[in-house]
Amino acid sequence: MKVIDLRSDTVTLPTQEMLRAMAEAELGDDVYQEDPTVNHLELLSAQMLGKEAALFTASGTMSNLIAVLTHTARGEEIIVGSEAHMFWYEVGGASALAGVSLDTVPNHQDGTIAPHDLEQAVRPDNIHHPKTTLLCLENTHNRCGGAVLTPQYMLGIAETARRRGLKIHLDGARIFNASVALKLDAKELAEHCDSVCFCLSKGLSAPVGSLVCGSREFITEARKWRKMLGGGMRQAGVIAAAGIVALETMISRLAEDHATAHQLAAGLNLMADIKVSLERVETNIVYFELADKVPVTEFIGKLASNCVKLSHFGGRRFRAVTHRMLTAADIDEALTRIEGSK
Ligand code: TLP
Repeated sequence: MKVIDLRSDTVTLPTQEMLRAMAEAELGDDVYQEDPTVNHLELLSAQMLGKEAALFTASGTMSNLIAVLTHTARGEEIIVGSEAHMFWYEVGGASALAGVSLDTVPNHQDGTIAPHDLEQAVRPDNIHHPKTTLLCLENTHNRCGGAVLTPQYMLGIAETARRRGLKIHLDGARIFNASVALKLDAKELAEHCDSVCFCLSKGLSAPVGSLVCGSREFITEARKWRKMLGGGMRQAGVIAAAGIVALETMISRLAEDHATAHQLAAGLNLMADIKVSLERVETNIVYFELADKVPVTEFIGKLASNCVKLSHFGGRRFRAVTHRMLTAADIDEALTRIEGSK
């Protein structure tokens, strides 16, 4: 039986074209900034995100951490959404390694935070307070069901942040899903941010890597932090080559993942004992909840024997992420198997 893996779009394998590019990549020592393939990927990324420069890192987690290290000083405070990946799933790295405290403001279901809540969270100047210096946003928003933040929202929240003297970092791990859903350029979503990172190894299907983009000055400093974290990767062109193919060939096809996510959500919506908010499915992420009468542990066990992999997000909440390795027929098959696992 074919395993249908809906845990994440991170499970996507590189395409043949990526593997060929990796084998043929022109290489050098990237710590000396002499790897032409990495240099090309960084330039391309900066251009696509509308920033002066970019830095290739090992992962989205590393990019976010480097952004915090570069924008802040120890003892400062940063503001993140209550559902932010940086708060939930990055091992507390911003606190442990950058030495900042995190203040969470409520994320609405659509991934936004309210300008009013942001205002409230910024610390007034007072001897007892840490200084608030950075706002971190997320687009698409993972725990908010792949929700998309629009350029209008970004402009408004950026105005509030600027007025209060904050820098802005955007965790754009899936920013191209947002740009495809909104049918606009990713740079329009990053315009009001000082830095933005995105991942190559999610829906774009490259095996490894993330880019953090910003001003030339920011990236020069970020490069030093990356070295300190042990992220100076020498002949990294081997993996950067796949990233170039990802950016050149894999963005527009993300629309297919959005279509299969809708297909999945529509199918789940027809099932008894499963609750899914169809209208909340904007990109490739689908969350659903199991009714009280279905025992969660049994459901998980049956899914495993039916060869369907989902992420369990605690309680009765599950996440399914669609991606390049799953066709519309696979989604139909997944729906049959999920129905049979209740
Ligand atoms: N998210 C992973 C898991 O960590 C949950 C996933 O499967 O979705 N920002 C956002 C918004 C992310 O969703 C992720 C990965 C990251 C950052 C971190 O990227 P990596 O895994 O490359 O460190």
